[in-house]
Amino acid sequence: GAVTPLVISTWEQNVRANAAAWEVLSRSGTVLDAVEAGVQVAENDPKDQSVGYGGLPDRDGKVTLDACIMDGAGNCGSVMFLEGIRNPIKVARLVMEKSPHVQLVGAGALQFALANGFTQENLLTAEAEKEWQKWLRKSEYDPMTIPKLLESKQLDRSPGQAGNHDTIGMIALDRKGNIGGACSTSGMAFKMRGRVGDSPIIGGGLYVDSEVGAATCSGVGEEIVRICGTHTIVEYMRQGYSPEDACRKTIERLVRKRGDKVKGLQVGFIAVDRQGRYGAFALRKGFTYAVHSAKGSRTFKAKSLYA
Ligand code: SD4
Repeated sequence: GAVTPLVISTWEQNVRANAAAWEVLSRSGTVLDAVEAGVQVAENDPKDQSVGYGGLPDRDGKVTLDACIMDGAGNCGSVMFLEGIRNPIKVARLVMEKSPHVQLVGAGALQFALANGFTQENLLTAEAEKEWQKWLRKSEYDPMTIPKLLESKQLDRSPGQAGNHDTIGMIALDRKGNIGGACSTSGMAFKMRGRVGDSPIIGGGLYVDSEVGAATCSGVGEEIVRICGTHTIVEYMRQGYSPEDACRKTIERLVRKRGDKVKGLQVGFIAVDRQGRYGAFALRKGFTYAVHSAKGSRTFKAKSLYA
């Protein structure tokens, strides 16, 4: 049947990122060119404190970045625990295209980036450093306490939560039915040094299969990884569930497994099938997403299991 081309991203503030990706698609760029361009908008934005330049640091004050990219044929690349490179998504694309591997981490990922002409820079902005200094006073890392800290105004923004700016996961579908995705993050704010979440994990933060569709997400990576979140969504769509139902079934599976341990946390999924139908579902209220198509740009609030 007919395919409706579109670009979809986690979080409503990514409308600009979607527009950049859509522009590439409308100039007949590939879906990977589109998502790579789109995700860079978030990576370059210092106000987005969950992605790239301006991202919140780990507990030692270091910004460490994770990203991955994948197409419907199973081509993929990722970088994890990469420091000092503003656009990890470009490095992930290069890992996919110019290395014999799929994943590079830390010093090795940096070495690969530098060998390919990237330049190292300080990614810690004054604003992000200030947030870190504030966090250091208590030095408490527990995603379960985040909702409470937010309610009591001890935190302005929720790391990995439905805050103002969050991890970008993006999927693009072109009119020929090609599908691709990208995901980029600075990870959970104030994480331990070396911590990697779901975002650069194929089948965790992103999964794409041209036979079915694609899914990507934002939220507490530890919970997403343990159920191979986006891969699970794609498998539910393969069984015939709609994108929204596939996202909901995957949230329900997480809750069956984890019960109260995930009650205060946020996980938000978005998915697209190969015809261009899309949907989303989240653990908690507050997860939003943005869609760009020939009809223009729209934002949505995802349904959720908990209020
Ligand atoms: C992570 N999934 O590193 C990311 C965090 C996130 O918005 O989504 N932040 O676990």
